[in-house]
Amino acid sequence: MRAPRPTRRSLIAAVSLATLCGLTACGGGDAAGTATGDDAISVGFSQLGAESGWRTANTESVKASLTEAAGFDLNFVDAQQKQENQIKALRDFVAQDVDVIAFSPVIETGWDEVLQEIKDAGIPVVLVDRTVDTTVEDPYVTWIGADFEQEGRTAGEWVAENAPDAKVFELQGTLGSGAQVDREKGFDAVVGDQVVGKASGNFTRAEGKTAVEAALQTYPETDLIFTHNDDMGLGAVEAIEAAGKTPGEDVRIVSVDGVRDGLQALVDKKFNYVVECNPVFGDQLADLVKKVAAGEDVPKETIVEDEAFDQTTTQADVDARAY
Ligand code: GYE
Repeated sequence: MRAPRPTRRSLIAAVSLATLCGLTACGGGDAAGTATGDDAISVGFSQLGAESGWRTANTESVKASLTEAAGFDLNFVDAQQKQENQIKALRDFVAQDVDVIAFSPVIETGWDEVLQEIKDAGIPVVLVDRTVDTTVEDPYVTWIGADFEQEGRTAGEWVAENAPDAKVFELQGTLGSGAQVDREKGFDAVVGDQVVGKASGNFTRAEGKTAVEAALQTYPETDLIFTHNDDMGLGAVEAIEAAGKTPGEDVRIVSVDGVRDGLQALVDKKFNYVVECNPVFGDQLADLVKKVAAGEDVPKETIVEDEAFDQTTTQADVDARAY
């Protein structure tokens, strides 16, 4: 664990400022005390993409909490759902010798080499949202995210209770991502025998729509869709309506996330049940990053609390939703 220290990077910043002031004879302002000041914590954050409403809300929350005013020097990079972009960003953070690296891995595997490089550089990792599957020992200091398996189980329990005879098509998230693997595990553990078919919609609305168009042909008996996120569920609504059926009735929809558009679909009776996955944990993340940078003890995992919503959700609930 690294001790708190003026980073090499901030020292360089201070030196260049001094050089600049020498050249331009600037007055003794407070420039050195702001963003790249001696005590700012430099954080490289590799976000996996901007594929969903959840992700947009999560990005906003992270940026709103890891601010200059709160003592951070944040380098935020969006990987556009490509692992190679994330690996490049992580290597850049190592080259920049940031104090802490935070990242949300698009899939679970394929990180061994870069995680080893980060470890060799002595930079602590805070894992955000999704999980990794790696041979590197102690690859991260702490992880913050939701209990995806429990989310899948909660969705499965609703189906077991409210639609025990339904023929379920499972609309999977990005294959190999922690969110897909664990939601599927939890759901299938409860009602796996009701699942007639599965395909991935990569967590996006457009791909969700395409996957459901195909599913309605391949598995015409489908009368319930379990979608791993709201965006794909909204794509499913479009596909079901285009096929002349009524979402929420002919084909019921059980979803995960609970972004405003998802809850609106509940109010409009197009979704039947939504398990929440709360993306607004920027403040908790900021707190963890501070402690990690200071070498303080942190819990190995922080589980973000979720609830669930059914069709009793009101328009007022939707309007009050922050994301
Ligand atoms: O459910 C989905 C997003 O990893 C929890 O990723 C996240 C998931 C979220 O694309 O909307």
